[in-house]
Amino acid sequence: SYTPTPADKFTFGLWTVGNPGRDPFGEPTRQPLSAPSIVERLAGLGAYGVNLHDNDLVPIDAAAAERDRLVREFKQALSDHGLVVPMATTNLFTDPAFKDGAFTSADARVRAYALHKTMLSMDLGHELGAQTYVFWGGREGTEVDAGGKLLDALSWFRDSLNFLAEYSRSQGYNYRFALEPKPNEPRGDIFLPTVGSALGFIATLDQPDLFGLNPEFAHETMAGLSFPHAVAQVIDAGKLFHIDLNDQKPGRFDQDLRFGAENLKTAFFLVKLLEDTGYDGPRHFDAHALRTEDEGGVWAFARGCMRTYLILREKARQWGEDAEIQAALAAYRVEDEELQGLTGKFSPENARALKRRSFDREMLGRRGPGLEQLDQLTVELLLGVR
Ligand code: GCO
Ligand code: MN
Ligand code: MN
Ligand code: MN
Repeated sequence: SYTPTPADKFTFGLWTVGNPGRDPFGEPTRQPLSAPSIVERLAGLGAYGVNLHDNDLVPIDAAAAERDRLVREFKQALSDHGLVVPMATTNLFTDPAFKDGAFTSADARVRAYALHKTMLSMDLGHELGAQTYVFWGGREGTEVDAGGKLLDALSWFRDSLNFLAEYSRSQGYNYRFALEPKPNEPRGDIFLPTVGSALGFIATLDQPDLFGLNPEFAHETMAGLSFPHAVAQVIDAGKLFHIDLNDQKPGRFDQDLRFGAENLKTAFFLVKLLEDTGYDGPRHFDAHALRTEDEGGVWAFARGCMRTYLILREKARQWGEDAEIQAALAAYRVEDEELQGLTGKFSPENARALKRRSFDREMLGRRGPGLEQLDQLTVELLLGVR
């Protein structure tokens, strides 16, 4: 049936289905949708939650009374339709004040304003029940490095994250923070461009346990990297706090395509990885309908993201139960108990025994592991002929 329910934990951002189709060359092609109407439609489609930037809900120049009204109406819609807000984040990229960075601006006044704005946005997120707070540093980067701030930027960024982690604790918010790396766009080069960079940076923070990753399919793909490989490393580090699902052609501008629209096989192995490892956080679709579409296309897009995920989840289950695939997999992975005993842990005896041992190097080089057949079986399963 592939009809989602809240138990599947699918989420969208107000900015995703609400995207009016503006691009650098053209005006919006769709009318804006109000936050309560988005909540109603998403709930009708079986989503679990909706995420937001502060300014997706409250305009940056809203007066206090207007803010309160917008928040009240949004909360009413959430409770009427049973949707939650698992994640919140700050818009630190649209306003011209952030044109040369927020936490990494060379202007101390901008850095302070970024902290001010983020604290207020964390207050809003907490009020809405969010438990994960995302940092996507879209403007944190450069086009030219003549400003000489590369090392300063990292320490400004670190100081800001440390400050905000303490703020969260002092307020009793107890957020988990998720860094979202992206290689470029809107900046020529964004700081902490990949999953690996963010993981390395987290280790330098005051409270590394509070920080994890929000990896995005399109972002690693833009960098020419494998998203499943990146996510595996995040899982291995115990840092998969959130995930942004979409699709992307490599070597292009940031496309935010519908999940599974482009790299179906990669999407399959990603879903399999998430399901096999028991990831139980939200599956967030950070994508939007094509600019060509009207509002009907927006809801077809949202339904499509969730359906494709569910279809791939079912395919992953079939893959795990397919006798021929499992036999090919077992043949691929050669185990040897005796060698495992020698190599699993260093001891002087193990080292000596390993050094004395002789290996049939030529046989090892001759062996074909059967990956062509295993991959073809996978393709045929995905194409629906198994
Ligand atoms: C992008 C990013 C953003 C962030 C969002 C939440 O490419 O524009 O993916 O959509 O995910 O700002 O932090
Ligand atoms: Mn993105
Ligand atoms: Mn994007
Ligand atoms: Mn994203």
